[in-house]
Amino acid sequence: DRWTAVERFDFADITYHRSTETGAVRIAFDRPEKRNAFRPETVDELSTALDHAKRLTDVGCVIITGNGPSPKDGGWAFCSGGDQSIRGESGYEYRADEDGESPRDADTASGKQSDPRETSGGVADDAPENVGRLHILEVQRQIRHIPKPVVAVVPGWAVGGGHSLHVVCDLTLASEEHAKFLQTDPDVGSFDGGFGSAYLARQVGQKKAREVFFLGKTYSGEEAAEMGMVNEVVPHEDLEDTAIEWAERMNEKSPTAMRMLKYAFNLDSDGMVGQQVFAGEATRLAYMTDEAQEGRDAFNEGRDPDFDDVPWHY
Ligand code: 2NE
Repeated sequence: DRWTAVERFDFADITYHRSTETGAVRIAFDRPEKRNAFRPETVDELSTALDHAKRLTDVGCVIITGNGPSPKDGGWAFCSGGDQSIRGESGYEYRADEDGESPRDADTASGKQSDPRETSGGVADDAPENVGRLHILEVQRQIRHIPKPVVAVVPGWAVGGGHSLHVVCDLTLASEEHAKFLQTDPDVGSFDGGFGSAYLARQVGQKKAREVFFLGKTYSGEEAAEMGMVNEVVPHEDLEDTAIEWAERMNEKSPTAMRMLKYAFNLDSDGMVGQQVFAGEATRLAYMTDEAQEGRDAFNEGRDPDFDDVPWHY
């Protein structure tokens, strides 16, 4: 029907689909019984899917969402942040929670490698230590730098690190009935001092952003839209139709213009890294000119470059 599974991956904590209607992919947290909390394995899978989506040159939109409802109680979630049951002393650890096995166990049995610390037969001497991870922050940077719009489709709770993830996405679409936005970071002794708070403040203003973290209130989709951190609220049953409509609209536009715009929007909050990313795209555009190709050809042919016919544009 609307989505086809991307079969090359055997993910346990997320699902990953391509749209059959337009150039879009759907990456969904798939731990609904835990309100889609992420563990390191989830983050690894998310990162792999995003990297794959980045390379799909016929895909102009990435949708990140949460599967549901929970088989336990019918609750919906986008993502409830880091899984507190596997939080160790310095971060989130690769280990089974009390309810089940880690995807690593199944991977080891099948010989597949999803844990970068493992080689077949166990953890190699030179494998990285199983220290606590906070690499959801690396995924935030992937979302920020992927050269196409990322849409957070929020069907339920967006909490803690899950709240920060929707903040970092380019657009947010929320369920009228079920979306709820909440920051619990300081309740569990955590704090996203990067995009989750500082970039949120650019979206909703300093007072509101401080309220989100300091008072820890729960906001509906409508309230979040009024604040400026949600673009649109639609009936729950219309979420995917609307997300696909948005993807179709964006796919009709010039890929180069969309990429440059995303990086231009990022620039003033990304500092020198923002400049570097934007400049990289400027370099790509320059490479496509006769002028740059003359420079390349002259070097390869062992002659001086001839730029005589190139105007000094003004
Ligand atoms: C999400 C929320 C508000 C939902 O409340 P409710 O009442 O709708 O559901 P309930 O019963 O709390 O949760 C349902 C099941 O999901 C588990 C719960 O333990 C419960 O399990 P059972 O009792 O059915 O076995 N669950 C929910 N969220 C979980 C989580 N994050 N980790 C592990 N299990 C979770 C409510 O559940 C809630 O407040 N959750 C905690 C939100 C939270 O504090 N997240 C971490 C913030 S820190 C962070 O994400 C972070 C960061 O800030 C920086 C870097 C990396 C991570």
